Amino acid sequence: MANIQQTLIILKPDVIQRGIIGEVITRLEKRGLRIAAMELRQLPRETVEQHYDEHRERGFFNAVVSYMASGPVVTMVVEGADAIAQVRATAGSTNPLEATPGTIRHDFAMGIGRNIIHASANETDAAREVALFFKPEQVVSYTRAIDTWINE
Ligand code: FUP
Repeated sequence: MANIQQTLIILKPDVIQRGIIGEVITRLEKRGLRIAAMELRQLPRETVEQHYDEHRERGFFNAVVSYMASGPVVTMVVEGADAIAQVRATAGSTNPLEATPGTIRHDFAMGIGRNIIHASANETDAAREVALFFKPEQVVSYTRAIDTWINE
C-alpha cells in the first residue's frame, strides 16, 4: 500500500515576480503529485515568523522573513505516495549551489536567500504547516483516473 502523505509547499515571492508559477507547478504535477489546496496570498510578517519559528535565533531570520513577506506567494498542499520526501527531492538542496541539476532549486534559482520554493521537511512539520496555512475544509481529497498509473 502506498504511504499517501500531504505536504505544504510555498512558491516564494520571486516565483510570482518572475512569472514561473506554471513552470514550477508543472514539475510537481509531472511527478504525479495531486494538488489538494492552492491559494495566492500576501503573507503577513507574523505568519512567516510563525512558519520559520525554529530559525528565530538564526542570523538569517529577519532576511528570510522580509523575503517571504515581500510580495504575494502561492501556498499549496500536495498529496501523493511519500509526498514529503518526494517533494523535497524535486525541490533540491536548500542552497541552489548544491542542488542537483533537474531539481527546481537548481534549475530556477541561484542563492540560498532566493531559493524560490519551500517544502515541509518531515511529517511533524507538514502537519503543522498545512494547519498554519489552510483550514481543514480548504484541503480537498479526491482521486484522479490517472492515479492508478502513478501508484499501484
Ligand atoms: P529548508 O528546510 O530547505 O526550507 O531550509 P531551512 O529550514 O534550513 O531554511 C529555511 C529558509 O531559510 C531557507 F529556505 C532559506 C533560508 N536560509 C538562509 O537564507 N540562509 C541559511 O543559511 C539557511 C537558510
